Amino acid sequence: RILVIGSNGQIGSVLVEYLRGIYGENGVIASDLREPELKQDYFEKLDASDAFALAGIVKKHGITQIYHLAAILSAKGELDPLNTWQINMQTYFNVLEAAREHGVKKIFYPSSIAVFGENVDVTAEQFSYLDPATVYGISKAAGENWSNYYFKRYGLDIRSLRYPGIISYQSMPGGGTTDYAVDIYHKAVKGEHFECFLKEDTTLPMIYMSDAMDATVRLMEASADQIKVRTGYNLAGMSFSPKEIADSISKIIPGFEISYKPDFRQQIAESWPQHIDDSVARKDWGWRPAYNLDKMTAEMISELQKKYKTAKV
Ligand code: VAH
Repeated sequence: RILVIGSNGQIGSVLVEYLRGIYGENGVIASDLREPELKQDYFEKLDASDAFALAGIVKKHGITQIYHLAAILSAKGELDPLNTWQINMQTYFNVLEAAREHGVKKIFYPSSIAVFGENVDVTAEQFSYLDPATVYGISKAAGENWSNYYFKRYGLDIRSLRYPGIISYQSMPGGGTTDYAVDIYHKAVKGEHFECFLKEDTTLPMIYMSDAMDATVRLMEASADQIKVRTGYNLAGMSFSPKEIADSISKIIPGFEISYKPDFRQQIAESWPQHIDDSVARKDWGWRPAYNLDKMTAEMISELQKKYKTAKV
């Protein structure tokens, strides 16, 4: 049985449905700090910083895989650095120890392109130097090293992806620096002006949610001998700037308007690489993205139009 920790989050909420589509409704236990709005079966209220509660859920449901999707992200994380470190690390230590003590077979640990910092060129390679500029990035780089340690010392099969910014229509992000790339579609479909908190030419690595889901399950289902990287695999979908995504939207919604008002998140974005080299993931376990910017835009707009029940523009 699979436990998803952080199931109310942008990734967690989509991941639970994706995994249930593969492993069955009762094959996946969702968990988060608060009950979801829509009551769902197979949900456990869990504060993952409580080691005893987490271990209890692992034992109660006979959990054999844990996907740990709870963390404070880059922008929100900068508001209270030591709390961010404490939450992001303690929850992961509790996952590692519960897994080690109760026979969990596999763990998925979401890392991020935020592990890279100023000492990386425009393109981050798989083994580029990690000098993260945010507490979130520091915690993700530390989490990658702890994953590698528990793999080598205890044989725990932990697998990890350095997610770029993730774009989804099913869920809203929270506290991230790439969140603008989700909000922009909502504003465009509602016919509203969009004010972007990054400069128009700030290129960042991004990925469409369905590609991120495909990569995650492909990684977790690969045979162990294919997994050569036990810190975190670079993963790339596409890279674009706010201007490029706005232009992609305007091809479908001609009246769309954007303005730019950079805030503190501009510095975070500038500490990240603009492109990611994911050739090692492609070689080791056959990764291939399916979406480019225009294909993602077409799907995001049509799905959000259904959501907002506006006429197709
Ligand atoms: C964030 N969406 O903005 C996350 C992610 C690469 C970006 O880590 O913090």
